[in-house]
Amino acid sequence: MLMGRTGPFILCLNPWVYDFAAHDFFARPLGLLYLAGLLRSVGFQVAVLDCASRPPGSRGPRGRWPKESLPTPLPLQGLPRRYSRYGLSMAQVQDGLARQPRSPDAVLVTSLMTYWYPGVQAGIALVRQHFPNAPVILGGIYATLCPEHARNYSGADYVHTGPGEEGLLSLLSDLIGLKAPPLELPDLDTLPYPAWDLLADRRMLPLVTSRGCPLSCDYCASRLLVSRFRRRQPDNVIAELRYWHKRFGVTDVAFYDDALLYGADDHLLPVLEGVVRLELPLRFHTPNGLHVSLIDRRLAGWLKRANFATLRLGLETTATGADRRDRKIQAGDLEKALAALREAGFKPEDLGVYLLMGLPHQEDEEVAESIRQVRRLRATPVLAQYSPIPQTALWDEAVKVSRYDLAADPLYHNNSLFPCWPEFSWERYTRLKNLAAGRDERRK
Ligand code: B12
Ligand code: SF4
Repeated sequence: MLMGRTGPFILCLNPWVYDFAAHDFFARPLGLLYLAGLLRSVGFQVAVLDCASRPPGSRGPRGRWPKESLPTPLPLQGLPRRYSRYGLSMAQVQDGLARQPRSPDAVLVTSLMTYWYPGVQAGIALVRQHFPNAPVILGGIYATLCPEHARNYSGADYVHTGPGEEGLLSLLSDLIGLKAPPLELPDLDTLPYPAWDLLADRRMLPLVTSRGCPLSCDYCASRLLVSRFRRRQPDNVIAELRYWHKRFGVTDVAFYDDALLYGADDHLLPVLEGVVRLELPLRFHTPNGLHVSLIDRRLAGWLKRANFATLRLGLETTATGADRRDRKIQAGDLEKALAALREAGFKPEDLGVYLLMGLPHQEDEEVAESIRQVRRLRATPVLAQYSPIPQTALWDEAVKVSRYDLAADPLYHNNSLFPCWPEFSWERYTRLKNLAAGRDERRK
C-alpha cells in the first residue's frame, strides 16, 4: 500500500462520443472504473471525469445524451447526417478539469467504439491544455483494436492494449517513477470493485460477472479484447450487488457480459437465487444481447422472478447454415426461448431481439424475413447496424466490399454509414426500420 493521504493523483477520463447518432443505452465506462478501483485500493488518489454522461437533472438509467453539432470530419463529408458531440458540454468538461484538486501525476483515458476516436483526441487535447505536464495513457477498445492508429493520432503518450489490470501498475512506475508495491495478479474475485462511487451519475450500476466469451463469431471482437473466458464466483457478484445497494440504494443494474447465460446453472442462476433470497429490490437490464439458445423455461422463470426489465436477445439473423456468421443458434432455438420467456410472463414489448443488418453480401430480404419471423413469434425486432472491426474473421470480406477504405481510417467503421452497402440509402434503411416497427406490412 502507498502511504499517506496524498498518494499520487490519477485522473481517469471517459471521453465524449463523437457520432452521427448515439443514445445512452445503459452506457457507463466500466473498464475505466475497474482500473480506478484497483489504483485506489493500493493508495492512489483517484478522480473520474465522465464526459459521456447526462446532466444530473435528466431522468432514468438510460436516455438521450445532450449533444452539440460539429463539422462532419473531412473523410465523411457528403453524408446526409449531422455529426455531433454527445455528453457534457465543452464548458462543463473544462470546469470539471479546472476543479481537480491538483495537477494529476498521470491521466488515464479510456476508449470504446473505434470510430469514436475523435472524441478521444478531443479529450486528450483538452487534458493537455489543462495539465501540460501530466503523462496521458490511453487504453480500452479503440486502443486495443487499432493500436497503430491510436499511437499515431490519439495524442496520448502511451497506448495500452488489452485488459488494463495486469500491466497498469508497472506502467505507472515506468512512466512516472511511482513505486507501487507489486500486485498479486488479480483474479476476477480478488479484484476490487469498480470505483462506481466516483461517477457523478449513479442512477444505474454497470455490472460484469465474467470477461470474454467462449464463442467466436465472425463479426465480433470479443476474443481480441479478452483472450480467455473467465467468470466471477456467484457469491462475489451477489456481495457486490448488496454492497452498492446498501451504500447508495441503487436499483437499476445493467449486465455487460458477453456470455451472461453461459453455464447458468453454476453462474447466473445462483446469483439470481441470491438476489431473490436477500430480497434485494433490484431491476436488471441486458443491453448486450443474451444467447437465445441458452434460454429454457427454468432460466426464463428466474429472469422474471429476479426482475429483468429490459431484455435483449442476440439473434442477429434467422438465416441458417453457411449463411450464418456465428455459431450461437440452431433452428428452433428462438421459438423455444421466446415461448419460455412468454410463459414466464414477459410481454412482446419486453422482448427485444437484435437483428444485425448491413453485413457484407447480406440481402435486405434476409433481414426482412428475420424481422417478420421475430414479429410472428410476438417479440420486438431491434435493428443493429454492422460495424466492421479490424482483426475479426469478417474484416477482410468487409474491406473487400466496402465503398470506403476501411483500413485507412477507423471513422469508416461507423455503423451509421452502412459501410458495407454500395451506398448510403435512407430509403433502404427506412424500409427495414418501418418493417421492424410493424408499419410497412400493415400498409401492404
Ligand atoms: C457493454 C457493451 C455495450 C453497451 C454499452 C457499453 C458502454 N460502456 O458504453 C451497449 C449494449 C449499449 C453497446 C452498444 C453498442 N456496441 Co458495444 N459492447 C459492449 C461490450 C460487450 C463490453 C464493453 C465493456 O464495458 N466491457 C467491460 C470492461 C470491463 O472492459 P473494457 O471497457 O474493455 O475495459 C478493459 C480494457 O479495455 C482496459 N481499459 C479500458 N480503458 C482503459 C484505459 C487505460 C488507460 C488502460 C491502461 C486500460 C484500459 O482495461 C479494462 C479492464 O480490463 C463490448 C464487447 C467486449 N467484450 O468488450 C461491445 C463492443 C464495444 N460494442 C460494439 C458495438 C459494435 C456496439 C454497437 C455499435 C452495436 C450495434 N450495432 O448497435 C452499439 C453502439 C453503442 C452506441 N451507444 O451507439 C463493438 C465495437 C465496435 C467498434 N467498431 O469499436 C464491441 C467490441 C462488440 C463487438 N461486436 O465486437 N455496447
Ligand atoms: S456469442 Fe456474442 S460475444 Fe460471443 S463471440 Fe459471438 S457475438 Fe461475440
